[in-house]
Amino acid sequence: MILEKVREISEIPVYERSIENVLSAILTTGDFWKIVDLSEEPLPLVADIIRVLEEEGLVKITDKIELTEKGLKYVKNLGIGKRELNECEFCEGRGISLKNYEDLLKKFKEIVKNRPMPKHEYDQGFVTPECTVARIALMNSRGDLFNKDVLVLGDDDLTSIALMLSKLPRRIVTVDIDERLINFIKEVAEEIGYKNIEVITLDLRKPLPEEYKKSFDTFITDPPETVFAIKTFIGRGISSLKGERKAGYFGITRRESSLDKWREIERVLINDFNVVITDIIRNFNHYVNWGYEEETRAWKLAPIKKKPEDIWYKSYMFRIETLKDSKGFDEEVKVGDELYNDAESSTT
Ligand code: N4P
Repeated sequence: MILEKVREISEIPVYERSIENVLSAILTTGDFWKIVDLSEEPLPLVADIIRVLEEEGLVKITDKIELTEKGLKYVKNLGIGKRELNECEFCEGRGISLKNYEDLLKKFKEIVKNRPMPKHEYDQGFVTPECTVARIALMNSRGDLFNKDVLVLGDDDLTSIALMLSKLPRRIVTVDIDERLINFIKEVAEEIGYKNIEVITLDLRKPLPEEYKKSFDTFITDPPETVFAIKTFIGRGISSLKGERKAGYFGITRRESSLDKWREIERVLINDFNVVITDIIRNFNHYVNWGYEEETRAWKLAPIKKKPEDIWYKSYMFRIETLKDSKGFDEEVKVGDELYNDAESSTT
């Protein structure tokens, strides 16, 4: 009955499991952002489910979200229990040690102190310095950095700065739409005397310049979370790789994607691009709250208008490898807002 009601009001595929996930998260925390984090259902769906649960008298919304007497009975009957994140205390669940990267992390933190702040227009939101450096550790552990040519497609995380500091790649090329980031990265390169980097201002709706196709060993990107943007960013990345057995890295989240959308994303990777997924690391990327929360769709949908106190937006790190017959995407895409927004997205 709950399921049918949610189905009526939501644009997002919903299953018994989605409701179970949200109820279980509510047993653990009363904070909306934490419920989204724990339940791993897309934010707009979590909001819809909570609304129906409230209408049915199972949930009470005050300054927090909690189960009523009736709600507690309901979860007991269904046999739903609490849920914990239980991530490793040493690596924050990434499974990657930063022990050999402590010096790099220190330098990186110092340099990014006056980084450009996230711009709403481009759905920017950067990850913690620990995540950025863990990306270097991860890529290096897979043999994708040392003496390699690396392309960074969109870089509000300033991964290219961590790459420069690591001195691992042979060559770095960074592409971004945002002049502020391009200038910042250029300035840092000059300051530290790093020569093997090129930075280019480009809207990735347009293909990469011809000279960058088939030129790299590794790419990394963190696209806006629409299938459209994912196809475009990752497709450009794959086109930039020299050929077979080259690697690509990108973040995909549950906060703005249902598992139905995930399957479509994985289908694009496997069927359209003919690449293989070698790694998916849960909650590898942790995004620092971006500051413009109150202007976002997520805020409008939130049942309680309270800014998140902790990190709640996380993404899984994907690694893909090209094989024989892998192919990318080179067309220009003529879209506006749809690059950033679909029914499941909410952070713009
Ligand atoms: C979204 C961040 N609106 C939060 C801010 N997304 C892109 C940020 C690039 N660092 C994450 C998308 C995950 N694919």
